[in-house]
Amino acid sequence: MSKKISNHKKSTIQDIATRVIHVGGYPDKETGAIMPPIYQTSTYVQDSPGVHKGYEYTRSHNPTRTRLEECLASLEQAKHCCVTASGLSAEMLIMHLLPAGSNILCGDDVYGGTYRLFTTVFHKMHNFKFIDTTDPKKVEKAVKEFKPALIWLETPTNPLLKITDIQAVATIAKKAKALTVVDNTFMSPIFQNPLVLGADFVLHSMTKYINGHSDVVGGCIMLNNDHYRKELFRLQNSIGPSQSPFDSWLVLRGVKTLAIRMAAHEKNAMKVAEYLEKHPKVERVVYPGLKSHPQYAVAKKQMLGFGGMITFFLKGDLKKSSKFLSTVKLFALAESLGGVESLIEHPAIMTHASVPKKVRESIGLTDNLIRLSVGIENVQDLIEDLELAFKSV
Ligand code: P1T
Repeated sequence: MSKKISNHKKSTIQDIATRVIHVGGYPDKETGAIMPPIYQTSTYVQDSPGVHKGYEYTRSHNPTRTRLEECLASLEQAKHCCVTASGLSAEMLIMHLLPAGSNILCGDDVYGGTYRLFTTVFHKMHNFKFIDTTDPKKVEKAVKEFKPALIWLETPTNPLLKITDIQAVATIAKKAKALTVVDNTFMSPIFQNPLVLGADFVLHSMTKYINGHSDVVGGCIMLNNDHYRKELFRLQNSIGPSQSPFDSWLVLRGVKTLAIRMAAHEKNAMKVAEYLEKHPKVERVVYPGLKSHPQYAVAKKQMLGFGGMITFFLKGDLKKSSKFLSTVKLFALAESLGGVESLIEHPAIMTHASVPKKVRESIGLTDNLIRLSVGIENVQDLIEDLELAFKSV
């Protein structure tokens, strides 16, 4: 393991719009290059066995990745960050932090891949219980009965955009000596900082808003605990899901515009949500910024913005939904989210196909549910694109 891992300094720069650019983004000390070098190397020369400059092998650490970790830790107001090869591998590392046989209480609406990871891979190691975490009383009851070692929250959830009161759940967890993880992918560190609200770990799929350009797969975990930080890096080194230097460099570049991108996503999403809410062919719209959202008050309390994700239920069946999804032109029909370009998808068939139909139906993930990742294009163009699709059904 590296002796000197990072030159982490608690950032003195207050505004996050400045931190996205300057923390980890300082000029190269040797050459003055304003952009960080891509340390495209697998290994590092040692002066004598065990005597090195803090880096031994890129699976364990890499200077380009270290810069990204510095930046992301600062964005989540965290002491540490561990960057991984994907969002799911970040989740895997957290699962390995727990002793075998641990109980994990998880929100009942999570990304389909997370559900698959827990129910088809880690079910052999841990015990999972899925509940609606939007009601803290339900969480309190489940914690008493199930005695979880860890509570896993996604808020807002993918794809139903349900919102959990992080502070309330983290308080319940602390009393029961359970850890709290928040998957903060949908909000990005710009709109929500779960560690500040009492969570122990924050996780992101960097593939989404943090990188923002749909050209990298990556993940990260932010935390304050020194022991768990050491454990995460030991696990990453032992198992191997480390991000490549080039991908870390691309995220370092992408993250520079995160603050302005999130503002633009939100501005567009609000207009699209208002348009959808008035549309006669829409049964229901879910967007945290609409007063009709069931947890609007919690959203206002704990989020600094409402994000760029919208879920809506089309009046009609699977056939109509398929027609709608095949008719849009500007919205690309694709999995993923959080890029500058607008995406549209059908969770039941695409991102959440690994959730059994019975489970999907029990939580309201129906065949007429359509998910939008609203990009930063001209919003009128986006609305016209949706209008054409509505005309076709
Ligand atoms: O794709 P990956 O970087 O491994 O991240 C997984 C992941 C974790 N958490 C959330 C909330 C996610 O949305 C994802 C990935 N989601 C999609 C690919 C999607 O289209 O919803």
